[in-house]
Amino acid sequence: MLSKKMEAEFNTQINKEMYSAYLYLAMSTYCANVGCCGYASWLKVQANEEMEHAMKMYDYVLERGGDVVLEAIEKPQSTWNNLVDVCENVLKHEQYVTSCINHLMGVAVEEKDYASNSFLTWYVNEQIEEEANADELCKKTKFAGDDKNAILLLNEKLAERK
Ligand code: OFO
Repeated sequence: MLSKKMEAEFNTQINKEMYSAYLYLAMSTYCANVGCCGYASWLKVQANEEMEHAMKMYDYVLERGGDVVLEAIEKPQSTWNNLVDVCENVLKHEQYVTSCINHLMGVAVEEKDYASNSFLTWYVNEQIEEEANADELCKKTKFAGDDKNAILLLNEKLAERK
């Protein structure tokens, strides 16, 4: 059985994962509107992954006898300055999520909740990948700079993400 404290922390994180999906979907819309369909597609896949992160946590809370309380999801921003701005914000957001997961893991350790500790290890590892992917996207986009051909190639490559 989950403690009330862990239950509240998991509920907060479920909301944050759903917000992440919202944010990436908003970024995807922006990219589609500026004609970068590959970036849009990459971000849409990312948004779907965030919903999976939320649902994995949702299932876990119920499995442990806890309650899921769905709160309102904050409205994400809808416009960015350019592709680099989008990518930098993906990275910044993932770094923020890593700090949230670390906080959650910290509470599980404090509470001696070994099952949650084990469950959250997946998220700790996932965040390594999340940050690395965002960092790579950022670096490549910055490297391409104003070179339209390079952006087009990158755009095509990003469209391959399933
Ligand atoms: Fe859920 O990992 Fe990204 O935000």
